[in-house]
Amino acid sequence: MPTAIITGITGQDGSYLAELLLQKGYHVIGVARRSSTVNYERIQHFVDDITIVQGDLQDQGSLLSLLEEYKPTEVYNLAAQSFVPTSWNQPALTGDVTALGVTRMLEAIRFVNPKIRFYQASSSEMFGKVLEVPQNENTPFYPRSPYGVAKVYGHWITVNYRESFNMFATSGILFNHESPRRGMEFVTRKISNAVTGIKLGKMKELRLGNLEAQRDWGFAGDYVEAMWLMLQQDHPDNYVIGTGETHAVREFCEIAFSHVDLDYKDYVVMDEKFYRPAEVDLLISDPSKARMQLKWEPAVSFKELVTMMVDADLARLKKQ
Ligand code: NAP
Ligand code: F7E
Repeated sequence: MPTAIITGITGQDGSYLAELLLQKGYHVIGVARRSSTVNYERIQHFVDDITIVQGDLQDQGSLLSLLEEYKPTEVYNLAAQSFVPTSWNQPALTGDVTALGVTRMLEAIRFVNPKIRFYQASSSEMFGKVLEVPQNENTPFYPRSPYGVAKVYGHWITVNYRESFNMFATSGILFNHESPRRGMEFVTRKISNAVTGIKLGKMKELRLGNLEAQRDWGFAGDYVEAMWLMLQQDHPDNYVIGTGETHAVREFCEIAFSHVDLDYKDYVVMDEKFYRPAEVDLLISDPSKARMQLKWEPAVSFKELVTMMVDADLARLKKQ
């Protein structure tokens, strides 16, 4: 039975990846940081099938000891301070976790067993103010937030450990991926939650920032498959993962509201509070390399994603 360690197990992607690896027969070790209350909401339904260990990307010793104890063949580094607006309020923490945390994990692997295969959760936010349309593995980076800057560091330190120490260190440059398990503050979930709240008479309006921002949105369940495929290749590499389509926040609203027979124009209020100091206006992937080499294709379309999220929130709110 292969053993895989997942940092960020309590997050959206950690929960989907753990499910995938369990199906494939892995022993899954999930790394969770200590908190005063347990936040296993996303993993509650399979928590007894995995091993949860305490660890923190800010603490080198905890990473070393968990690799020594569990002897994984694969490490998926999904942990991060991942919310872009927070990265302006807590830039140093974002750098410490999202950037330096990657080095701490790579150092732990180098000391304990440099043959461990490593996946780094890189991001399309690295392209920021895009220098090319669409973006592929060779598009230069121009990050627009402390989060994006931290991810650029994480990406390059992964490449550097691959080249310096011949480690199997892979960087997956993933475009936005969403699901009913997405955190509530991200725009897609904020919309799906508000649509259902309004439909059920529990909310009156939805306050949003920039409706014109365009993103290449896919389904998180499809994207974790790509992570696993990257670590099954003969050689470590960088891969762009996305759908190759882009849609504005406004379009997400239109589809989400109309799915419950409402018109978004009657409920969405623009609020400058949600504008960012520097915006990423347009992201669209060119995932041809992943299609060719990994044989990876997203299964869920944009419209299916939006309606899946609204339906899931409707079911959840109705139960409440
Ligand atoms: P998420 O839901 O925000 O999950 C982040 C995870 O990191 C949580 O489990 C969180 O734990 C954990 N974490 C935060 N700080 C930590 C620390 N110091 N030590 C250990 N764990 C820590 O993010 P996601 O959407 O699943 O994304 C997974 C990864 O992919 C992240 O690295 C993100 O930056 C990257 N990424 C995401 C997307 C996307 O569209 N979702 C696209 C590209 C890249 P708590 O539950 O305790 O907070
Ligand atoms: O914003 C606009 C906002 O916060 C998307 C993270 O997973 O994907 C995510 O980062 C867009 C932006 O995601 C609101 O200005 C408008 O243009 O859902 P988001 P993100 O910033 O793209 C990347 C790939 C990651 O790596 C990150 O970890 O939507 N927007 N109004 C809004 N955004 C939010 N959050 N809230 C609003 O009210």
